[in-house]
Amino acid sequence: MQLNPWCPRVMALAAIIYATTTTATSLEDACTVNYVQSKLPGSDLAQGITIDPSSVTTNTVYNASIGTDETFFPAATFSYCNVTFAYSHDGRGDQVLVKYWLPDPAKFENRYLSTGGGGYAINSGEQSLPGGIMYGAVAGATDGGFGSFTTQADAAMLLANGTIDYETLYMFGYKGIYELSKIGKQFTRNFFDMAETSKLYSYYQGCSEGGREGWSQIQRFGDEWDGAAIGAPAFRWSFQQTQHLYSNIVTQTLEYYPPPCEMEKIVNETISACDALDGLKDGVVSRSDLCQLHFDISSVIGKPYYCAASSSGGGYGSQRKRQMSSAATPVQNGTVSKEGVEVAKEVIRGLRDSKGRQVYLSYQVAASFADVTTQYNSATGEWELEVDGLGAEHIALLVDKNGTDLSTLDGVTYDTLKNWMISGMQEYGSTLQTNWPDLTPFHEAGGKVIHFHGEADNSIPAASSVRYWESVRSIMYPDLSYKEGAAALKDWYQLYLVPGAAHCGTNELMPNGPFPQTNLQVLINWVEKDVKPVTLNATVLQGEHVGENRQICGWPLRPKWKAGKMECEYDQESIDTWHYDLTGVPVPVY
Ligand SMILES: *[C@@H]1O[C@H](CO)[C@@H](O)[C@H](O)[C@H]1NC(C)=O
Ligand SMILES: *[C@@H]1O[C@H](CO)[C@@H](O)[C@H](O)[C@H]1NC(C)=O
Ligand SMILES: *[C@@H]1O[C@H](CO)[C@@H](O)[C@H](O)[C@H]1NC(C)=O
Ligand SMILES: *[C@@H]1O[C@H](CO)[C@@H](O)[C@H](O)[C@H]1NC(C)=O
Ligand SMILES: *[C@@H]1O[C@H](CO)[C@@H](O)[C@H](O)[C@H]1NC(C)=O
Ligand SMILES: *[C@@H]1O[C@H](CO)[C@@H](O)[C@H](O)[C@H]1NC(C)=O
Ligand SMILES: *[C@@H]1O[C@H](CO)[C@@H](O)[C@H](O)[C@H]1NC(C)=O
Ligand SMILES: [Ca+2]
Repeated sequence: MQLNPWCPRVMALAAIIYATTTTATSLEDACTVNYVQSKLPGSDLAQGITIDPSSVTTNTVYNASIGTDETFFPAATFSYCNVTFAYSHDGRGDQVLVKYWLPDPAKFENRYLSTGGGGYAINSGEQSLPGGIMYGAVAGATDGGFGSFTTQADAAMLLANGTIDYETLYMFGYKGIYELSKIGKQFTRNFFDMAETSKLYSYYQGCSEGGREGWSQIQRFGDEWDGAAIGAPAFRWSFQQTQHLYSNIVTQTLEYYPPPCEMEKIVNETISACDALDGLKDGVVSRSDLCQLHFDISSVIGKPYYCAASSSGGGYGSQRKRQMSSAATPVQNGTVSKEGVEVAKEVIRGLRDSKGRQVYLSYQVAASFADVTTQYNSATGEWELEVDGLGAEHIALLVDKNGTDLSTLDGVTYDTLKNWMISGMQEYGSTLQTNWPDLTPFHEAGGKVIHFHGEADNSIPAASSVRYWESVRSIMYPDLSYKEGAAALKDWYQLYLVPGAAHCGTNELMPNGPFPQTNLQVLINWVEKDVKPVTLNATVLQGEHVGENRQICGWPLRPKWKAGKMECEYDQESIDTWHYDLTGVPVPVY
């Protein structure tokens, strides 16, 4: 039948068809509730998921801009459509909110990006989303079903004291990001009317808990991802979370609670002493391994330290803590003690059980002692134990399951910590641990990972990432030598230790260090243009060299400056310092 475009009945029919099949060519036309509703993925997307069309919200944001000081992406200006909607799990009657930022159709580059959170948050508010939109990607975040975009998993983890909400546990563990991505990719295809045959590149970016969330996907859903840029992942969960209490137990065991200024002085002296070991005196310890091998912290004993009184509490040691101590601190004026140095050495050595067997790894030397938390008691004039917030929360929530933070660590010993680490391996093995070492499905599907970790990370030890990389290497390339396996891995999984960097960010104590701000661009070039990184592109983000470009050596190679020029060298003795033989744990720890 020949349609007569002037016939009103046909016009009405055409209007209906228009509503379901049109391609909007401008951001303004596309960013409407009606258009989005017409592009929502159908019920065939994933078994057990139903999207609620009536929940759709949209708004257009024009010319948003991001400055040059962002950690995870460069400066940019962009416009986007901000879409949110809800879905539920069939049979559960719950509600999960997702948010997608979609670029102007003219700027869309066939890319999708999922983003993650930090701490117990499954998203980072709207902070991570620009990292997708500026590269022509749709960027997504989820609330995990925890109640709202600002509600964290810990608030939803217990139905009552003693009763875990397993849906929350699994959503936080890996399901939330998976569903976000599954829905997001189909929605992206629909929204931009991509042909079935067109490739949609899918990426993940996140750091810390967001890094763990990234690995939770790669380890399980190998063919969902073309590439992931993952920083300082909070994986090997029961070990990592319990590790936050290790420094507390060191002070409790040694019965010495150092003033924060004393630990800060030890770090400053370590940085000065080890700076030049990498061949470049720039205030950055780029070789914490050489520092470990050649510097004895005992040499700091007797050096004077001084920190002014503060009304807001804490030294810098408490900067990343969840519960900032609000107590005022007095002038701290003294000399570094033998006891203070012993605390530092024991923290760096890592947890050993009462039989002296190594149970876990620890922070690199020259990282600040953020977990050595003490508080000033103005009544006694003494420094005393302050329980680390993140460590205490893990025990309260996931070990004790009663939601009440630990206020003391009375009776807790090195063996208690060991038991918490091991029992958690079993209890959270399929949800939070996230250290499954066989990435064959991901590799076979052609996936690429850039994994980075601040070498001076004071919250998640850099050695934790080295251990995982090593687990993947030894599990996937058992018949290759170390160097051959490392070379094979470099083709698709690269690990970079960022000199001097702290936890998912720069380090005020080593301002001249680089930070890999353009990871997503580097990853896109690798995935889409086959430009395999040799070193990782980075930029100095603070201090007198701000804006300068730097390159970071890929593990297991280590930076060494010779006549002012950086080389990436292979140094077995240094590599060995990164490995721990965990004889205190009777099963393999990947
Ligand atoms: C966004 O910026 C462009 C280029 O500067 C300008 O032409 C346009 O009018 C701006 N749009 C809005 C809505 O401000
Ligand atoms: C995106 O939409 C949500 C839901 O309406 C809203 O809370 C949020 O502020 C919006 N963000 C921006 C940048 O417009
Ligand atoms: C668990 O018990 C503590 C202390 O009695 C209470 O503050 C908290 O609200 C309870 N949590 C839940 C989830 O029931
Ligand atoms: C440590 O060094 C930083 C600057 O890098 C300085 O601000 C701080 O006061 C020093 N701390 C101590 C205890 O000397
Ligand atoms: C710190 O204490 C020493 C010894 O008591 C004293 O000589 C020095 O002046 C004090 N320093 C400051 C800055 O108060
Ligand atoms: C929480 O559990 C721990 C360990 O079982 C127990 O010591 C503590 O009293 C419990 N707190 C509450 C409020 O139930
Ligand atoms: C590398 O970083 C520099 C800034 O240090 C930046 O100008 C350049 O675009 C980055 N290269 C890639 C591939 O992102
Ligand atoms: Ca240096």
